Amino acid sequence: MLSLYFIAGTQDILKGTLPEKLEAALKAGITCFQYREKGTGSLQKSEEIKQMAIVCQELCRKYSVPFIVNDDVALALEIGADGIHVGQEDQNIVDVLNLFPDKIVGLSCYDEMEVAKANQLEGVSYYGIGPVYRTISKKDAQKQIGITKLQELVKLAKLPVVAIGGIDTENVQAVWQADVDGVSVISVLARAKDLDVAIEKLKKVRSK
Ligand code: TZP
Ligand code: MG
Repeated sequence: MLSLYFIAGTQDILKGTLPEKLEAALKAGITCFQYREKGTGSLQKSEEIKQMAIVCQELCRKYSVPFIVNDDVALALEIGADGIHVGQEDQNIVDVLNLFPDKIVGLSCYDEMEVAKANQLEGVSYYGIGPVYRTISKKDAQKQIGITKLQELVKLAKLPVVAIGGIDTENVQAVWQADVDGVSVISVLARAKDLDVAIEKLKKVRSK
């Protein structure tokens, strides 16, 4: 489920619409989608956000791909999303776990301390770790951690790890070699001309 994890909101789509991009990505083989409406160019009105979320949720359902909401606990509960992804500065993870007992719960972790702390929790589904490389998609992103640090954090993590941040078709195989369970991307798919080609390149190539 984590292997090709697409994240996007209205702000990430330069040509066409988010539902068009999402459906093309679903057809091309993404395995998970996170709706992340955030930052410059994002929808601001809660009713518009909800309508967009529902359209994306229905598309994900049509292709049997999990639909996860970033941060917005109220929205995720209201529309019955398959899961929620929160960062360390978002709503407290213990509260989130209580609100989503049977759902997918993803938690962002940046360093050893955050992974070790997260390892104590019960009910988290996976960790999002990064930014691995420099990203253009998150204004307040922390400094990139690089592959060696990613590898160390994967070893420490007791849960599946999806890597994030600046992952593209060129560097993705190095990320896979860090033994992650998945790669999550915004811009490389949001801006791809040919989603089939991009997805094919993002897939893990088995080393001989
Ligand atoms: N969290 C850490 S980096 C990032 C988020 C949401 C953005 C990833 O986007 P991109 O375009 O794949 O670097
Ligand atoms: Mg967040």
